[in-house]
Amino acid sequence: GSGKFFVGGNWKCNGTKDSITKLVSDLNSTKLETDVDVVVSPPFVYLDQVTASLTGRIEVSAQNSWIGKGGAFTGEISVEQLKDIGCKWVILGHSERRHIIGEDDQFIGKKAAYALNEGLGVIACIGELLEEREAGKTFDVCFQQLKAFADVVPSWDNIVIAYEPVWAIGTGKVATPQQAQEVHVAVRDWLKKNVSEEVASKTRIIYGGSVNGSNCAELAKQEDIDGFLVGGASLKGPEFATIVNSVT
Ligand code: G2H
Repeated sequence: GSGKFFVGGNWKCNGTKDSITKLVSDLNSTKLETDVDVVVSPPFVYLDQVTASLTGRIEVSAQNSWIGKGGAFTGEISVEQLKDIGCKWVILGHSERRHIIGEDDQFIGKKAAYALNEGLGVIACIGELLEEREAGKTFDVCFQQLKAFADVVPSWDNIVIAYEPVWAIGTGKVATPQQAQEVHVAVRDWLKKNVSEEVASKTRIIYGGSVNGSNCAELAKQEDIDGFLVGGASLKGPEFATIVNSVT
């Protein structure tokens, strides 16, 4: 693998003040292996509560950010505001934003470039739909999404790539360790050919899509799986800790 194991908890549009208070307190009292970068991503409205109550061991990520400086953009949240409340990361290009909200590669690229230029880390998500996999287009789709990031980002120092096959997201249908490993190798190879050998060997490529406490260990053993982006299972403190501690 590359670099330090990285595990992100993407809480998506879930939680209440009460359930998040409980989750943070579970996370604060759980034992996490030291050799893992751990990040959680609450909904915007709870970011301040979480950054204020979580121990410094875990960093906080937003689930979206605006493409530029704040101003007259009703309903948006700027990178500057995220930094102001202590947020260190943002998830961009998630399939739910690509396919449900309709964000395209260019829009996602703008967000990534702006966030990185302002000093936020970016969890850059890519992944194919089921019909694209079945049509043999998995690599093409992932490479096109990767290229959209590569074309605009100022540097790769602060990027973690999350490979999330859309058919595996929230479906309980996890990719096999071999399926995930195969794409991770292809992504690393693409970086080597199109960015640099150094970026290819340093950039963490994490897997997301129905990761849980029971399937994480086998996935974590794969050479090119450098961590996970976890949705559903990150809403339970002890199970999330099991996934963090699956580092090999
Ligand atoms: C994929 C993942 C987290 P889940 O979206 O980003 O969610 O683990 O619920 O499939």
